Amino acid sequence: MGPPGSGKGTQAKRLAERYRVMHLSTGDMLRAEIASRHALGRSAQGYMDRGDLVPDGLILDMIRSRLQEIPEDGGFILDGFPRTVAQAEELDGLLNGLHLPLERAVLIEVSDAQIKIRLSGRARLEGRSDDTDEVIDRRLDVYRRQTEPLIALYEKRGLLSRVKGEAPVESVFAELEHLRTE
Ligand code: B4P
Repeated sequence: MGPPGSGKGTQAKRLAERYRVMHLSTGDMLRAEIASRHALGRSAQGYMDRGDLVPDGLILDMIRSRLQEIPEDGGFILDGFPRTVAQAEELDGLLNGLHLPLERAVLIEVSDAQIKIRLSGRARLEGRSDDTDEVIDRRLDVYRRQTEPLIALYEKRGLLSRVKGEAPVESVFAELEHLRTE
């Protein structure tokens, strides 16, 4: 978890390579659905362009089948999911059904000022339609209202770890690797 642009995708990709586990990013899945012009992508695009979360029903339809692909003895990293309390509740049910435990929830902490600098940089590099100034403000607001409640939820379960996301990519990765051995 973490605000938009906190480095969830950047770090999840590296962790998945390092530990050879499945990387399941709902943001990447949505962008692939949009690129291939599938119905789900067409429904999701407007929400993403405005900086809103894609409705829970669409996200859950998409992730349900992907979770089934996790090998029985394999690990997995969820990136950008769950983002709402409803998604977290559904995830619990899905993982219980698959006998897969959730070992840890990681929160990558980054200030709003740093987020704005990073996302305008990404807009220049990748041309993502959801990285304009106005949409970034909306995404931060949506994060506060809809995703931040998950922090308390995972903290209460004793699963939450926090990492300082403003350090260079390598240092954040080192901190995450250190969590593995704790
Ligand atoms: P995501 O694709 O999840 O993307 P994100 O939150 O914007 O970024 P992330 O945190 O992964 O940042 P990144 O590593 O790229 O979501 C996009 C949209 O999809 C959402 O707004 C929503 O509409 C929809 N969506 C996705 N999942 C959903 C769900 N479960 N429910 C509903 N809707 C959903 O890093 C950002 C930039 O910072 C990069 O340019 C990177 O190079 C740089 N960077 C990263 N770490 C850095 C560091 N340590 N130092 C300096 N720069 C760094």
